[in-house]
Amino acid sequence: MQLSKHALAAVLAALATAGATPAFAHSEDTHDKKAGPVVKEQKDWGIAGEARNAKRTVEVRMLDSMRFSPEQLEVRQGETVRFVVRNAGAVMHEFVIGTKKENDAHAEMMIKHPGMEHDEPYMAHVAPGKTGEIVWTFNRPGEFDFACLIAGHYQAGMVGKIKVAGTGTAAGQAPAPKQAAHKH
Ligand SMILES: [Cu+2]
Repeated sequence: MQLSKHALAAVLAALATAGATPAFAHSEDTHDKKAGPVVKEQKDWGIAGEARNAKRTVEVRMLDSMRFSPEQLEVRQGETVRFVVRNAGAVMHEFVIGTKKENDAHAEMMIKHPGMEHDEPYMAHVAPGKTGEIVWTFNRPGEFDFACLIAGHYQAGMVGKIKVAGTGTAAGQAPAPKQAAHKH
C-alpha cells in the first residue's frame, strides 16, 4: 500500500498549496495562519460541538473536597451542551469527559507523568477561581464520566456521571452529527 501513502502525501501537498494561495488583500498575510479549525474526532462519548448549536448551558463547580457539583447530569442523544466549569477551590482542577475505561487509563498516565500536558476538546483545565468552558455534542447514548484526572484527585473520587438517553435508534448505530440541519 505504498501507493496510498504517496497519494495521501500528494493530496496533503495540494491542500497546503491551496491554503497558501495568497488572498487579494495583502493585509491578510499578517494574520495568524496557525489558528485552524479544531479537528473533530468522534469519540465513544461524543464529538466536539459548536457553541452556536448549544441550546443548553450546564454550570459545574469543582471543589477542593474532590467533588463536582452537580455530580450527575442527564442529556439527550444529539444534544450539544456548553459546560461552564468553575474552579471554586484553591488548587488546580480539571473537567474531562470520557468513558470510565478511558479516564481510568488516562488517570494512570497522570500518576506516572504528573507534569504531563494534555489538551483535548473534551477537557478543561481550570486554575483556582477561574472558569473554563467546553462545548460537546453527545451523539452517542450511554453512561459516561466526567472527572478530574489530576494525580490524587481522581483516586479521591473526583468523578461525576453523565447519562445520555438514546433517541430510540439501535445501540451503537449513532447517527452522524446533523451537518445539514441548518434551518431553524
Ligand atoms: Cu481536581
